[in-house]
Amino acid sequence: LVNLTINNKSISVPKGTTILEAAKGLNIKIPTLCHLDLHNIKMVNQSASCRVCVVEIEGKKNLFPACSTLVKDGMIIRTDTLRAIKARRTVVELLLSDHPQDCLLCDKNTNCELQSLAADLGISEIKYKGKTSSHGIDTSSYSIVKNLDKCILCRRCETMCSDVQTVNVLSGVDRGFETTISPAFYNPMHETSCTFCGQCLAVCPTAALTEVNNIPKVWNALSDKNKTVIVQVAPAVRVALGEEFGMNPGELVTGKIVSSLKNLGFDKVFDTDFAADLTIIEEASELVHRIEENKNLPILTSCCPAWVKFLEHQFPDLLDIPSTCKSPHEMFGAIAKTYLAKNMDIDPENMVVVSIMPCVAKKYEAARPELSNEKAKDVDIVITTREFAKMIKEAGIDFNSLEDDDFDNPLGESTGASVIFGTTGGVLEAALRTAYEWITNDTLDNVEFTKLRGMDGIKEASIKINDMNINVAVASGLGNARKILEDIQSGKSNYHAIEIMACPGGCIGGGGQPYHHGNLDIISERAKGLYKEDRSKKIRKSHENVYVQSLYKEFLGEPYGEKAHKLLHTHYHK
Ligand code: HC1
Ligand code: SF4
Repeated sequence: LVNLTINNKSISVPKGTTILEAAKGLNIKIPTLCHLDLHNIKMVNQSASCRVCVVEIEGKKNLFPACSTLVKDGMIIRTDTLRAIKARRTVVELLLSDHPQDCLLCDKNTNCELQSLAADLGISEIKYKGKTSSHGIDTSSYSIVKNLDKCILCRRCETMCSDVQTVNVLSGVDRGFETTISPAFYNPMHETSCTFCGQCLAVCPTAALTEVNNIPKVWNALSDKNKTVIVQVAPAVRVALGEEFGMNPGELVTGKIVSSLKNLGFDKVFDTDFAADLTIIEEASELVHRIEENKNLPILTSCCPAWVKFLEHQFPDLLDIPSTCKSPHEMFGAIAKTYLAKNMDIDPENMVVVSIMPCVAKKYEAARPELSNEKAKDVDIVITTREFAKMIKEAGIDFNSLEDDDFDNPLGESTGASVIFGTTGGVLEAALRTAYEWITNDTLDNVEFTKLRGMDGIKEASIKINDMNINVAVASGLGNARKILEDIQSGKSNYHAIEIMACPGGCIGGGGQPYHHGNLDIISERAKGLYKEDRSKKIRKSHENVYVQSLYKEFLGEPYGEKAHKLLHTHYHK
């Protein structure tokens, strides 16, 4: 152990600890900006480029960055001297000297780490005026807006994109005043192999990377008297939205979500969970079918559009193994524009389907041409959990005091299996609950496949079904997905089914969720919320959803049959 004092308090820490970590142990807060410690996935952005965390070490002339300086025995450190504070203020003043001053109009207003830091340091004027850099705005994609005039070169996005996701789209280019973060050759995002996972914008401290704002489109649809506006809410939204209104991560606000959507004026409020149950019927059928035929194994889940895009770009030789199922929210759209439109006696062209998703890739997914019929797209508009919170605030709804309400039917009923789709391992667990009963004709009493739970990036299990051992794996985060896929390519893999989600932790850690500022414990809390909702449901297996059963009886016919294929399945491109 190494013994040291920080601000006159003594502490002993293991060798290799940074001053920043040691200070945390004493509850001493040292401000940071470029630093990002994603301890759950063992990834640190430690470029030490911003120098906001400088501290004084007794006996040393210079100030030292706390995030990258390791402790030494006998060190006497002060984090709160006037010299350190002044240095931090100068650093932030210099960053502000090359930053647009449109905070009031900025997408990150009140959510910007640079803004908070400037406020904490009492900065009240732009001290250094002069030339500012200009890089232009990239609005080429359906998902992400890149405004590098707001970039402070912290490199957090690069760590996410290259080290965690292994996509390598964003990296530092050029030098000096021209330095910026960009795809190769300054290509627009839409033309790169970006998966639109949104993990870069989830960690961006400013508004250099944000989601495409679809809020105006939703308001326009709601105010158009000729349109019937239908909304669906993804599983992961219900355990995170509350954070935007001061609640704890993981707090379930399902009932309040329904009330707020009815207040906002949606004609019908439905649940993506219904479609997740429907997905399980199709995907478990496909799994059983492939196991029986012993071909195209392992089957890979296909509900995460960022992961699908990753596969299309990086592993084009494996395109015949993902499930052909559309993702639940796309299945929902396809059913809404056919079955529901007919039930409601409206022209599908006058129906607008809005999805509220934890994800920015869903915006891109909804625009994929194969996810539409001749007349209309399956899903018209996607907004994120954050955009939904903004709409509630814009409308002046007092979210915290809303009474709970229930989803409409027939597309609002769901089982516990569908709720856990929102967390890593949940889709596979839901599929196994159904596949097990279908293969064995027995009742599965303990529905919880605990080996598939938790925040580990890769999880494996072997499940005995009749006399077969079904080997399954779960990966979240594209870097982990890459490892699994490389094993398949090299013939090392012996899995039957694999679930992959692009974001660490699954959809609950999606790029459209309330900002977690690098604190991945928040994601674990959201997972607990989903498992709680699963436990609270009377029905916890997708094939027991009576509304899904009647959808097949009245409209779709056989699971995995012809009509189901036409409406609920898709294909992939190189
Ligand atoms: Fe997801 Fe899914 S779980 S992809 O993560 O399969 O976004 O929440 O809605 O479609 O159900 C996201 C979440 C979501 C779909 C479902
Ligand atoms: Fe990289 Fe994902 Fe950001 Fe695209 S969205 S640049 S893949 S981190």
